[in-house]
Amino acid sequence: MKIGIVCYPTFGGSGVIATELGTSLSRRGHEVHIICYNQPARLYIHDTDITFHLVNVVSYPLFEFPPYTLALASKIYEVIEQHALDLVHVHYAIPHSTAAYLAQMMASHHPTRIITTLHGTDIILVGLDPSYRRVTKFSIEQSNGVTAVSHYLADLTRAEFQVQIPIRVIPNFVDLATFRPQHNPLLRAKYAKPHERIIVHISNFRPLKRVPLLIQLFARILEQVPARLLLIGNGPDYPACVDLVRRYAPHNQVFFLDFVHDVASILSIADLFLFPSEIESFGLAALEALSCGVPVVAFRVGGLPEAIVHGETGYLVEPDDVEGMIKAAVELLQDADRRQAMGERGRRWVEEHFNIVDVTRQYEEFYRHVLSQA
Ligand code: GMT
Repeated sequence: MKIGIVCYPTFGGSGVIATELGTSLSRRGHEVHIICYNQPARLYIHDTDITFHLVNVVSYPLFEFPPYTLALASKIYEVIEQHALDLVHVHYAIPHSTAAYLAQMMASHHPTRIITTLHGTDIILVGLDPSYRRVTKFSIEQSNGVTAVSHYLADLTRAEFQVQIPIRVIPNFVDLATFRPQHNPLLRAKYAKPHERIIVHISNFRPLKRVPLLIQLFARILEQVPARLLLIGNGPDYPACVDLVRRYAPHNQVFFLDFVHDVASILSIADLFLFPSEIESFGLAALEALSCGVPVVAFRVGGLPEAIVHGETGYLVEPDDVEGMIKAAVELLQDADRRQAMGERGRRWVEEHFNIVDVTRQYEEFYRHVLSQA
């Protein structure tokens, strides 16, 4: 198939899933075109046959806000025209499905189909805002096929938008060869002494990730277990977090690693992945940790129960039960056998349900289904 993929280029989950799906589809012989305003963080262009198309957003003094949706629609149209795409798969509804719909209308002499994958904040936060609600519902319904990354997100979209189009659930996935348990004593020694446990967290430091709360949790955990905290990512709450570390935790116990390319190596030296998000449609970062054999402690919110099996691959604590989260983390950090057993079960769980090859096949099957409806 000739497939266009539209996504955000950042380290965020939707961009990661879109890029890795594109890479996997390309390796399986499909012609893949990625359309984006920057080269996606996880796109290693020289390792694949993927063609990357840059969206050039032209500004003009009159525009307080450059019209990105129009530039994207023009680029999608251009790629459809030049490469006769069978389908355009957009990741994240806003504004990608609207731009794709426009491009499809402009290229109406081509039978190109549009598929939208809903990732989370495009529905939970942004899409439900009155400023975007109607256009989001409209654009989702104009797509020829819609998928969501969890049952939670599919149900929420049906309930909140009353969309008429069926929504297929295709979960997030992990490349098992990259995200795998590794023995890396040198790297471990760089961050912690032998008697200290390592807690890792990865996020974009947006308020819903609750990284400031995480730092306060860590300070409490430190009262019971010698530990270090490794924070990967950056974002709006970053300065507040630096300040909190200064106030609550000995600064040499917390490492801000910012943007790390080799996330899997850091995950593989972790004893625990701590994920106190207020909401997650799925929680790709947690899945990557499980794939590396690291148990996860999170709140029981959104789609996280679809990624983490409570008591088996980690612990799901009732929302806002801060004391419960500290207790679960401390128990795990103090019990090496339990950590090991949970880590092994987590890896098996990912192998069985979320491996990239199986999930790519689910997308291929869905593409064929949508194309057959044309
Ligand atoms: O979590 C974010 O803020 C980033 C966001 C994105 O669109 O990149 O992540 C969303 O999509 C991921 C991939 O499907 C999911 O694993 C995340 O759970 C989801 N984030 C939220 O729902 C908050």
